[in-house]
Amino acid sequence: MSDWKNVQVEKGDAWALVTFNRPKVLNALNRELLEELDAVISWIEQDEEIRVLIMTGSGEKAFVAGADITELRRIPSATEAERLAAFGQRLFSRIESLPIPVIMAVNGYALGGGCELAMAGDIILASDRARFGQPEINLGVIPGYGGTQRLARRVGTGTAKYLCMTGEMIDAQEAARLGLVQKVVAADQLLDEAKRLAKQLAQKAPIALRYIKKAIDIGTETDLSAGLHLEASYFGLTFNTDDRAEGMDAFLEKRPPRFTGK
Ligand code: CO8
Repeated sequence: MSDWKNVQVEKGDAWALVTFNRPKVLNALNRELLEELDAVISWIEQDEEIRVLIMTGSGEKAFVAGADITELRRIPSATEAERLAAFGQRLFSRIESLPIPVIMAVNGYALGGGCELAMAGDIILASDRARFGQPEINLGVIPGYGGTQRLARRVGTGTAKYLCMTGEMIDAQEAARLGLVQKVVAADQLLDEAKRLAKQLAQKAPIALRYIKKAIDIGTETDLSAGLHLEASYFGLTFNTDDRAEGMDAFLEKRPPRFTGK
């Protein structure tokens, strides 16, 4: 249902599926794809029917094999490289701060910018064929779309330094052991599992989901007492919602809740 060249978008029952679509180059991120993705995010932001976003890669081999190295090679100056890194970082931060859950269904290589893009999601599901890594060091550069920062926050500084300094790839099981991946599934089950999880999340109270996301994302960037203060304040805000009354009434009446997002 999209007019985009490098990104396909499908809308399902309360979820949207974005597929990176440059399979000949393992879905490498060129500027055009990033600009399209930026437009897709704006479109998703204004569609209130979409309660969960799923992202995946086209083809059997890759989620995203990184920034497009052919394009990187042609960047004329340090200033231009910094500008492109900042553009990608802003886009990934927009994805990270969407008010809905974002599931990254990693179907193959998630390297460099691909690993960085996966980490901008809330939950990473991986196929048993997925491979993760930050191989920029092998090109004589460093991660530029948030890899040094988000990887360190997800797996700790020692492991992040090991992966960024060696450029080694890890498989899905190892990524799960490190906490980078939340669940590993058979390759042919990945999209079904992502949609099943999306449906499960779409049935939860959307405002409470949004506050969970904000409390964890903002709270872990601050000290414990400020984070706890934030949690108490968001907890209070959920009490202004219809869904809070519905959730508690449904429990007491021994029936499933029907949340409306109000
Ligand atoms: N960019 C451009 N083309 C790519 C990329 C890429 N990142 N990855 C793969 N391709 C192309 C290959 O060149 C090849 O093209 P062709 O068929 O024309 O030869 C095609 O995709 C298939 O790839 P391979 O033949 O290499 O497939 P293999 O199965 O042999 O290997 C690998 C798969 C291991 C994934 C291998 O392709 C590879 O190592 N790719 C590069 C991985 C990488 O280094 N990624 C990091 C890139 S740098 C980065 O992401 C920085 C992000 C921050 C940027 C900040 C902005 C400035």
